[in-house]
Amino acid sequence: MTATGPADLLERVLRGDRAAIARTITLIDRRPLDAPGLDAVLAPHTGRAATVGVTGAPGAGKSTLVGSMLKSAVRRNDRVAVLALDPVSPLTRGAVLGDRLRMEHTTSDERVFVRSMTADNGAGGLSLAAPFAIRALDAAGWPWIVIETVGVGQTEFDIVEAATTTVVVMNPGAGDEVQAVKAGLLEMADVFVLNKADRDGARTMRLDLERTVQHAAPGAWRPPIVETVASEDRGTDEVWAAIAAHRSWLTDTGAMPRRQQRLLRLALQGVLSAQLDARIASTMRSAEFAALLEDVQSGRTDLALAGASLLRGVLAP
Ligand SMILES: Nc1nc2c(ncn2[C@@H]2O[C@H](COP(=O)(O)OP(=O)(O)OP(=O)(O)O)[C@@H](O)[C@H]2O)c(=O)[nH]1
Ligand SMILES: [Mg+2]
Repeated sequence: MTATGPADLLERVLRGDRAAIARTITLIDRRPLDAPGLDAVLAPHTGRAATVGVTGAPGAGKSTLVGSMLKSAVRRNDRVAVLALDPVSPLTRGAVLGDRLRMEHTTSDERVFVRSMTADNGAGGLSLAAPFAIRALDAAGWPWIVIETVGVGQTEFDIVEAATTTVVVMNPGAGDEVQAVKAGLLEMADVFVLNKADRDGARTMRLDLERTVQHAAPGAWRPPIVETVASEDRGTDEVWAAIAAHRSWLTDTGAMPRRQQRLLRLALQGVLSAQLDARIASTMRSAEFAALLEDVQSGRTDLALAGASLLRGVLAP
């Protein structure tokens, strides 16, 4: 790494310099609290990218699908950035490494950019860091940003749901739909991918999904169902076509700005939480906090009263 200041670094990001983008995402990943500062420079250059969140049950074939989608995009000369969100659990760490290896054949291509993020540093974590990394990729001029999740955690859901298009990957199999309903996957889907369509039960599953999307309100987007065999690169061109159709629908109906706002909403919530966390941490070091702690212990006050009293200090300008 060369010794360059943030201003110079961000200048290079705006020119689309890959090393600078990678470095910026690393900074955001390690210190999400600094991300809003970087964002100040990048913000005027954001708002052009379409973001595609890919989610689904563990093992549904999300990584295989994204790898195949990269190949499909490269064939059409499209440029795609992938942000793989890796929750903290060391159990999933191996899967992410495997995913990286599987994608390796395309990662040396100039039209593709693949990064994973962990943000296991506590301060806001992924929910703060990921929206800013997406904005950095947007500012750097990536027209498509795919957000891939590992397993299913709430944070990952929030971010995938904040994408302009959310792709839900399902598989043939009886328990699947029930699982999806439980996880709230059906409501968030803009595109259904029925992956592992080479397996038994694909037809039944398709009929199940068709019944589900039939209930779309008039004038609302009806999620298309795309069958894929991602492991054989089958159906992935059609997945892109469905995503592009959804993007056009968002633009044509004027729904795009509201969609884009979902990511901003998450980012702003993250900034707010981080600020509040910092205030709470500093209040806990105050004399008032120590005094109230004594008062609670001796019974002069109770936790609710002490909390209310401290909150005034936390919120004071
Ligand atoms: N038969 C068949 N197997 C597939 C297909 N797509 C993926 N697989 C296999 O399914 C397994 C899981 O695929 P992954 O891509 O790792 O699934 P994932 O959803 O990323 O899994 P996690 O990241 O652990 O949640 C791998 O062994 C793949 O080779 C498919 O279309 N057909
Ligand atoms: Mg995976």
